[in-house]
Amino acid sequence: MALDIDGDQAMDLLFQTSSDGIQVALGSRTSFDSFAVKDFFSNYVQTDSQNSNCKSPNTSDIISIPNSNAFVDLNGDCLPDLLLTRQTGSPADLADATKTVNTYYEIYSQVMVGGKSTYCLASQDGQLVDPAVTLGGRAGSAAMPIIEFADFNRDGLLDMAFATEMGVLNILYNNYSAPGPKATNLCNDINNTSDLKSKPIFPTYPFTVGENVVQEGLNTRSDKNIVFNGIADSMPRAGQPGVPGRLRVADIDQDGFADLVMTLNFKNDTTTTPTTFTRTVILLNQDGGNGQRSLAQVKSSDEQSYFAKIIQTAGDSAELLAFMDIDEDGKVDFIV
Ligand SMILES: [Ca+2]
Ligand SMILES: [Ca+2]
Ligand SMILES: [Ca+2]
Ligand SMILES: [Ca+2]
Repeated sequence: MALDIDGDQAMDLLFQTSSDGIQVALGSRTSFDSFAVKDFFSNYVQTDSQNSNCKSPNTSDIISIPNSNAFVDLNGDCLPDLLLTRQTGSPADLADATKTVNTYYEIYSQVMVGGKSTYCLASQDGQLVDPAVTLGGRAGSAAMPIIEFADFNRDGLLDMAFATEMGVLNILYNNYSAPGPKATNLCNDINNTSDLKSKPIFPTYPFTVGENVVQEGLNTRSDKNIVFNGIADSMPRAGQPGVPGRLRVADIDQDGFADLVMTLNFKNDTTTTPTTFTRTVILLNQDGGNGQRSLAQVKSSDEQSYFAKIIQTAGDSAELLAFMDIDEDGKVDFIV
């Protein structure tokens, strides 16, 4: 992933090697082709003996495939933090389908120490799904969902959204509250790590709906012969898997609240040779009363609606639905 890990305004790369674990390649502000490679954990991550508020990282697990990552501020101190998804096991374990592979997310909160960017492991072994519940693949090793971030409840802190393999959309609201600016500093709580150990940034698994968790089932079909078959891969080709499907976030109705779109796979089991088709789902982020937000799924039967027309256009063979303001009029457009 690309990020400025040391805060010198030159982009750096964080990557996994087969022999040396997670490394960073530091970019230079004066040269485009020279990178200094350093070990991520020993150079940038505080140990719990250096700062007792930080958890001790597992340095041997690898970055997960598929992978989610983000370099965004998750605890409201204005410094971007690092989210990585990782998985247990050596490359040999991964090649052995009888081995269990566990995936998890981690959040490394950026902390300035003596003017240097360091990272304090705040969330460790973060689970998002039951590892035993998988649609396919190896038993007991559910894949880590692709994670997206947006401030869905507009309280100033980024929230996490993901859809499970089984077709449940989840939004986890950030448990922190924005500290707000001081008279002398827009970033109030910089360098404070005291909350990191005791207060999880996001709700912890198993999730309880209502406790900063919103869930929406996407997998239900009235026809019992139609079975949900996961989030559709993007751009698959004959004999080749596509890019893992992901949900997409944009404020498509321009009310200031982030909305969600994704494309799902279904299988029709009524014939001897089951056929697959896709359905595109649009979820509008709406007022749920009592200060809560709720998600309203656009119905394709609502012929008057612009969004219903998008769903009708996507039909049953869409591979990908994405956004872009293609005519630059300030309104988000859809690409199917
Ligand atoms: Ca840098
Ligand atoms: Ca931060
Ligand atoms: Ca929020
Ligand atoms: Ca919206």
